[in-house]
Amino acid sequence: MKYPTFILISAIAVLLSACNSGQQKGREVPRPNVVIIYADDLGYGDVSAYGATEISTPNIDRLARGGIRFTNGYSSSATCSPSRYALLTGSYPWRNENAKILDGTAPLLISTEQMTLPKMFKEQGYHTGIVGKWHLGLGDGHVDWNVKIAPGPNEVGFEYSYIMAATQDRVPTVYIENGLVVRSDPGDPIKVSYEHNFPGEPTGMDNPELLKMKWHHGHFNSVVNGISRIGYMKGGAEARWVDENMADTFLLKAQDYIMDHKEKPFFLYYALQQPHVPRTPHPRFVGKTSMGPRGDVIVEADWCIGELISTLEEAGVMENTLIILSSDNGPVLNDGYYDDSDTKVGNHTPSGPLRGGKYSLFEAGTRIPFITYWKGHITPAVSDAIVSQVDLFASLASLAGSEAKSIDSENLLQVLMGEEKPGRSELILEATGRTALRKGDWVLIPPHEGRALASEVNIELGNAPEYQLYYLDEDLGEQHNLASSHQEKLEEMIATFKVIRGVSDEISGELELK
Ligand code: NG6
Ligand code: CA
Repeated sequence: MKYPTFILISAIAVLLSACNSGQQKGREVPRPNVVIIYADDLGYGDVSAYGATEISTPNIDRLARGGIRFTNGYSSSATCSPSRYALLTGSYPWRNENAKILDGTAPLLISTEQMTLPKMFKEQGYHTGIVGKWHLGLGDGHVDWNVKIAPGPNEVGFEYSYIMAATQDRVPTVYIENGLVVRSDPGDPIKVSYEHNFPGEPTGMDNPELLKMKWHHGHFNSVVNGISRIGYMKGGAEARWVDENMADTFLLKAQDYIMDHKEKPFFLYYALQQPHVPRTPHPRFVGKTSMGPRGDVIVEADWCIGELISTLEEAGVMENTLIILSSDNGPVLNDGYYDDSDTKVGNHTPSGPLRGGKYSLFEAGTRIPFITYWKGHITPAVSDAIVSQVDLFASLASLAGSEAKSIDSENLLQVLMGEEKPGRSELILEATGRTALRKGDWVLIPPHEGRALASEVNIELGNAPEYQLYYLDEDLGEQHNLASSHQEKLEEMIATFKVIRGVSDEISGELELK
């Protein structure tokens, strides 16, 4: 071979291998940015792309129309912290007994030794960022909010973080950027407790005159911005958030993140706070629906998503960005404040055709909107493959060219890309510590102690003293328990459940409502 030809072939080989680095073996796709857009308590039926007629979500619909809209997409739990734990670790939440709804002072739920989704991306040369709701605990459980708070998101793989610690209804009501409370003031130190109030501080219980939104159940501790919260807080007057500005605050940080990192692959976890309580739309969105604040904040969230998409376009990375949109758990109307969510719901059905909602083992607890979108790379389709957020770890590892694995996470990359049909064959569903099995078109809910209906939130929890067996293909609304008429199927389901879950029956799971 002549010398110049050899150089040319070597150069091509080097170029090809450079192009291939980070790809899944055998796949001819470039390595895209990944943006996970994660709503809080957004139900299967809350989005017009999923059949809502009383509310319009054009920006989510645009992703759904241009990508894969999964009709059997699941969060890993019917509540927040456990779902987020599974999303970031690829491990079922029931494997970790601490993976339940966390207070704002809870210690970090993820071990800093553990492999995580952002760590995996970081190892593959991505820049990694989180903007929005964290709710996975911080520090060791004895956090001083006036100095650097660690470990937290930055210690489990995120190189940039701008978060709220827990939920919008829990103290501390401050933003935390890379471990530091934003606008903190040493002269007005922040103290937080979930056990006792601080002398002289008003509460929702004792000072109803200070409230612009009244609490219905729980939510009667410290008052911030005219809204009483779960937990007590003192100090940090300048640092306290204004709920009505939260959507804009997180959006701007997410947009800045994209603009700052558009030159190299990035992973952005954009965790919106809507439509979780307290529902506080910016005045621009008040009255956009006839449903009161809950409807209005869904429209607000949809607008945020549209703005984020525009930023990706402006950054010139739209064709090189995989967007995954989902929700951490199913919907709830009255979740503790008088905000008209139940009185003004009208014909809107947040759970769509599904039974239950947030906190429930019935389908609407965990079956949520789940959309993948990648302009020019994903051919639009509707998929009925079973996919779970716990699978994003292995699937995205495969996309990024990583060998990282996690115990419960299946590599469903080709399903998420719309290239293959069958998704998972089975999946464990979880709600407030209780578990159930989805296998094919069947659902098994083992006997659970505890009340059938959470009257505070008016949601059926899925508890019954006997086995429940539903055939979703003919009974999507889980109305007909086939356990006694389909003995063989029941036995098969129980056997599968035992193998994966390691137990036959359950542990009662009392709902963690305060
Ligand atoms: C419950 C809260 C509820 C909500 C939930 C967590 C009461 C009565 N209820 O304990 O309002 O904050 O926790 O929601 O306090 S989640 O989506 O973050 O899991
Ligand atoms: Ca939630």
